[in-house]
Amino acid sequence: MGTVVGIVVISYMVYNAYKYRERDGHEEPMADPLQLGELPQGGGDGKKLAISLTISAIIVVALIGWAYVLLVDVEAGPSPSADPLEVEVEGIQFAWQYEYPNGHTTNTLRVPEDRAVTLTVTSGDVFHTFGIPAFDLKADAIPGQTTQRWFRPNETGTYQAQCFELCGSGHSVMESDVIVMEPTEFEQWYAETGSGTNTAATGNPSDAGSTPADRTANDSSAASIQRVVTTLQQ
Ligand SMILES: [Cu+2]
Repeated sequence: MGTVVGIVVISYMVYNAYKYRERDGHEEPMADPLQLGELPQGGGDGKKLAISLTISAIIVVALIGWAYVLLVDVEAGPSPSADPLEVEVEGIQFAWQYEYPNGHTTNTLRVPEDRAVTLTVTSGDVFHTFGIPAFDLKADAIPGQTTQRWFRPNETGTYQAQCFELCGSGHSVMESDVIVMEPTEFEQWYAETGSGTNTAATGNPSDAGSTPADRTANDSSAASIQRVVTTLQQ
């Protein structure tokens, strides 16, 4: 969009610069300035001005309308009939922890495709900001407060969640995977997490996660945090 606008504006500018370039025998425009009370001659009755104002107004109003419609949808939240998946998100230096309605705690957010997900975001220590750029989602994570956000992933895959507020030495590694799964695959995974294998959630990210994949993710994020901390200490 920006590129198209840039090309149009710059082309028009270059065209006019060429069209009105200084040529031999040209007249100095201000050689005979208007006197007080004298009306300027010529021009197209302000036609160009009217056209450009109208086009600008249409573009601006269209953008406002578009943003408004999007915001109404976002603010309204998912309809209760959509049966949103509710996940609690807690930021701690320096990891994200997700808790599902069945009590399962993990450091990798797994969600089903094509179903609304409601996130209740908070922090266990300092200010953080939770965000998933792929879903245009960002929420303050503040100790003692909760922030609600929702999104509806429409394509399976692995995305990134990360912290968007400088929160300490491990801020840059405060990220986690967001895995959007096929609904049936998700249901299967979720049913397994409910079997009570993960009652040992302590709030320590390295203890959380009940599947081997989660543990691997935890190990790798814990290892990368350790690397950063070690680097900073040197
Ligand atoms: Cu942070």
